[in-house]
Amino acid sequence: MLPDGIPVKPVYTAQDMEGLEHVTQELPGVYPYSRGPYATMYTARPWTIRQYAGFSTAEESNAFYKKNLAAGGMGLSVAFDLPTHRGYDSDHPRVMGDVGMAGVAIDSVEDMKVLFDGIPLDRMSVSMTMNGAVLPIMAMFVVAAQEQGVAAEALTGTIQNDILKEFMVRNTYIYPPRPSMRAVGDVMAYTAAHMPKFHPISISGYHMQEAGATPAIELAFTIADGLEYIRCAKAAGLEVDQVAPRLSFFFAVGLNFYEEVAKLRAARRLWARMVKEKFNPKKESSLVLRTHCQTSGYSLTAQEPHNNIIRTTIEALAAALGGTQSLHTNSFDEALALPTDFSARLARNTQLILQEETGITRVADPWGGSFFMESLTASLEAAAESLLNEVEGLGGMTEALLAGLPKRKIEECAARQQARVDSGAQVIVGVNKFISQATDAEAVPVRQIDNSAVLTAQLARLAQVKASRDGAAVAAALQAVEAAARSSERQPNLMELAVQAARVRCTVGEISDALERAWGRHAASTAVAPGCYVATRNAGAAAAGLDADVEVAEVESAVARFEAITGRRPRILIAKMGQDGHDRGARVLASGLADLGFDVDISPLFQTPAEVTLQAMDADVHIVGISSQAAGHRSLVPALLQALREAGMQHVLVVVGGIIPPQDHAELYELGVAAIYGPGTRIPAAALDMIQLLVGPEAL
Ligand code: DCA
Repeated sequence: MLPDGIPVKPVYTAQDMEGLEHVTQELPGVYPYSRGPYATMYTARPWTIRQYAGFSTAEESNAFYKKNLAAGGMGLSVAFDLPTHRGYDSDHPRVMGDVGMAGVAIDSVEDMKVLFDGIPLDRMSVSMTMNGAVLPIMAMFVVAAQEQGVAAEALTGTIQNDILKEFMVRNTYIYPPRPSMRAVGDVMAYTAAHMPKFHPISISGYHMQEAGATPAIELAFTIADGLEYIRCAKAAGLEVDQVAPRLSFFFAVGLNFYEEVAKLRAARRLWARMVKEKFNPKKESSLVLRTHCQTSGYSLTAQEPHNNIIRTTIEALAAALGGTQSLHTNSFDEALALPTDFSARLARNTQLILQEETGITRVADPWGGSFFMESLTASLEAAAESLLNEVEGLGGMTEALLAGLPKRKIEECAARQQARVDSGAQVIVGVNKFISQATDAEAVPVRQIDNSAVLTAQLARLAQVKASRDGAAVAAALQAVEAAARSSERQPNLMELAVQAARVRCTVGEISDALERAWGRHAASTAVAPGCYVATRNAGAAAAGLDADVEVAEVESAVARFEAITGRRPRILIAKMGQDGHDRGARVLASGLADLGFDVDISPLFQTPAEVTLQAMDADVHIVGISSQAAGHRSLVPALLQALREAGMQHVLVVVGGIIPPQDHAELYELGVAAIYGPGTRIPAAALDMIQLLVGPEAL
């Protein structure tokens, strides 16, 4: 049985093709495109090797791109740092720990010009992962290109611009959903008018799967998002045929090999059918789903990290056999830290070897007509369509989001999956089975970023830009952006105004602030999905003929003992600091611990150490658990320990989880961190450990 509830039989025969006879007649490049968007597929042109990367400063990233292109990369894919995503300049007091940590810091056109220096933007397709601050970043890209002598019309590439999934899972939104959709629509209208070769959106299921969604849920919500974006484009004044041919998609490819291949086949079919039914376009190209894929970050383990090379290779093969147009392969050390040059090279070479040495590019859709694959494709399509109809029934994805449906479904899946991994029902080699005593992880050299040097460089360039620009022109441009954002007429187009603002050297932060004055900043709900973790554990135990899960019972009795000793249950504040919005770990831990009997508070995202300290005081917690995935721990955890001490809260146990390179552990322990729970930590084990740290092992 697949996690989506689709049964898998030991053998498939012609009987499994009943009702599917028509698919045996299908050709690649022909409606409904199950077999691929192009007739010749990789026989004419292999998928694009597009490695997502961005490092600290624009100079460093530029050097990396040039090296990567010289070594076989075929397109650029820019990762921005978290402050840029959230619309803050590098000098904003909330973001000091995040500048240049998980991508490149961009404050103005000057940074953008350095980023693409010497890269021919009229010939090189550029993908930019940007959602929240899409208006200033797209505008700066356009202006930087123009100032290099390349007109907007000549630009090729993709901007992610998929805000809906940010509200579900990834959390790099800035404004509330409805005005955010207006920004999406204005970008689409701008590119339709001025950048015909550019993809104005990359409709992304990737982050849904990373946050816990099964392939069918990822598929359903991604297609639902796509339909919503066509409606959004229509609201911005476009016809379906002006926008649909340039929509692009982005899926995760995990280790569930057959299901991932089937997902890409089903995605193309479902999309083609839905767009035809709902919008009746005239152009055939409006029906074709073209996609980028990325191997799964979630599937990478910190234990025995070299195993990740094997995992990534298998996932990359599934993406290729599913017919992706473009692919990023993750580096093996990403469960430990941001990738090094060495691990990034291996990741890229994985794709080169698949393309050049294996012969898999010689045949379009080798799965066509397979009893099993065709039946699985149809089952997945049906499962996804039924959930898609649920979303459409609520009035489309924006309304479904406001009703909390997608976030809830994904979080429930994540809690169930954690329970399966913790109980061993889902095997992860080296983590919950075949555990090795080898210390490979400690021997892997990881990338360390000196955030202070990046920050100094960014602040200097920002000050220089601000000192040399025309203040009146800046004020007028920002005023125009704010006024247009406030107007209900949707005129003028916000991208047009953002381009004017970028040209006179308004910064990312200033343009974002102008929009925020009109639209406000979005704050997400902190509620978590209750009940799924323990229910899944107990269901697993029942299937094995046991009354209850032994480990769960052990933690519940430790919690009861703790309560008998201290008068209340262990209380933990699980907090996210800085601009890191990756909250799967935090939210799964919160729902697991709550199920096990802890009192759990969860902080809003994007907190400062002082804000976490205040919330810890208010809730009078025993433990503060910090979840960090984007390298901010090096500055933010010491600042939190200091703030807690200053508030007289040094008795509070501070534990840290997420991606913490082994090299940083000793320093964190020395500073006073009580425990570090890396990827692969089982929730009951962490729960028992924390209780023991609070009352001593002898008390239990
Ligand atoms: N037969 C005929 N034409 C082909 C074939 C073929 N077998 N294969 C590719 N082509 C053409 C395409 O039609 C396209 O031409 P066009 O731009 O004039 O339409 C060109 O070759 C490039 O191929 P394509 O499949 O569009 O691949 P990419 O340029 O790499 O675009 C896409 C892939 C998913 C559409 C894009 O949005 C993308 O690159 N996304 C990446 C997003 C990203 O990096 N995200 C990071 C998280």
